[in-house]
Amino acid sequence: MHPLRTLVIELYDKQVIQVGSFKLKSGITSPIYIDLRVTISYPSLLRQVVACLQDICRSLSYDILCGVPYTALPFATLLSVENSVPMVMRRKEVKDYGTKKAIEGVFQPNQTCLIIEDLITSGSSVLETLEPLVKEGLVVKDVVVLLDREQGGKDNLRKHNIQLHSVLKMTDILEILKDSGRLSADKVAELFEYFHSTQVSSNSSIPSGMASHNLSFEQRLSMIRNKVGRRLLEIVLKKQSNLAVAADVTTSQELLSIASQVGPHICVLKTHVDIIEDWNETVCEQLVHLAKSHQFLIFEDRKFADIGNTVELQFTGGIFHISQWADIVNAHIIAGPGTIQALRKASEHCGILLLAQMSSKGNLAVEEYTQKAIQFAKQYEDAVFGFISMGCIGEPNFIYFTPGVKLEKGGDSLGQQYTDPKTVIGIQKSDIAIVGRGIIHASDRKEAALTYQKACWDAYVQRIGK
Ligand code: 5BU
Repeated sequence: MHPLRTLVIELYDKQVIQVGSFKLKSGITSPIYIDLRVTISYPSLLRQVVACLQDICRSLSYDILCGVPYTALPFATLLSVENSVPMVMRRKEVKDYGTKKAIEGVFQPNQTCLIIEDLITSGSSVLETLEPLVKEGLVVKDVVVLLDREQGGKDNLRKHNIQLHSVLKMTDILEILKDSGRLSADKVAELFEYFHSTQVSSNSSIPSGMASHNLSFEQRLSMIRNKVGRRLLEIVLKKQSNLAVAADVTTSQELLSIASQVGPHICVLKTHVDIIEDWNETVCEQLVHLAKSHQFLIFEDRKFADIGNTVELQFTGGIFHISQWADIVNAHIIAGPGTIQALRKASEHCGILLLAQMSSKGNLAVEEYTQKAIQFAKQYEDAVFGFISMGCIGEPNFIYFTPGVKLEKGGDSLGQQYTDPKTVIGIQKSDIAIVGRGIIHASDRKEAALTYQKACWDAYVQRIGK
């Protein structure tokens, strides 16, 4: 029998691969569960795994090996011994300790390091290992993985100029399990459908430059340069809420009523002031008063996009005088840094978010654009404290806001695409979930806000492993 076929059947028979209904760490339910940690309990199985990895490693050139902790560590160790190639280890702990190194072992800058991983989904664990290796001056070109779930990992690594080599792909496994009679054709068709529908799309996948941090809001507080950003994190921590509500209603009465209903459960109220038909100064004062008493920030989703001079006028003047009451505004980067400079010049009390990605179908904020937004944010870090993005796309000193969040996935008829809170906060590692119609259209908005507050906070707590 072909060695890969033997391997898959053995992985299934030893219950490394299980089919059923499993709640993953991320909170998502999956019909298949793969726990490669089990392989260390079966030396002959472990030997087969390593032999298959070895077949790929043979064709690559490298000076040093590094396994992604923890499951791939024994694989890397055995490969290291087998090939007499030295190994290094990445520490998994967050780097808040004094002198301890991020990478253990002896190595020289510019040596080529081959990463070994057991299973890859989006590629985020590999990127977490990649970052400290690269920081230490090692060169990483290839990753060898036992199993590719084919859910975006290969593309994400390619964006970092890293090539993924896999022993097995999910499709191979399902075919082998079907052919060997372990799974019925119907079951395999159902699993194919699941993997097809849960593909990490290029929009919702974590783009290159994706952060590998897993820091808590407490740890990040002192890293945020802008004071509105810091104030936001203080509110988030105090209220245990990383929920922002998009109050997309057209009358001031409804806006104020939403603010008082959801106020206790949110960290941010997002407005589109230009859709309120009876906006006036008194409404503005009442809204600011509610924000103070319930402790939330007001985010005017104005999406400034013009040349600096016009933006300054739009921000400070007109009938809305946004700069006088908004704590947060956002801006497109299409017109260049002048937009940011104008906002920064006009108000030092207002923090800026840059649009790095959007939630709507077919939007043009793709990879290169996202990277430009990150570049601008770094340049104006005193004023820009975060992004509108589909997840974490950068470093922990920025805050990531994601719109298009709803407990029920799907979309609307005009291109909005929804992702659920667990995916947005837990998997895509965003910080603040923006929920509009999921709450605004609920029969009991207060109760809906509480439900979303809990869902978003639980996803955050799970993510940082508290
Ligand atoms: P919804 O009702 O949850 O679909 O409302 C989403 C809100 O977020 C709405 O106010 C939009 O204007 C806003 N939004 C968005 O949906 N997608 C984006 O990419 C950006 C803003 Br930027």
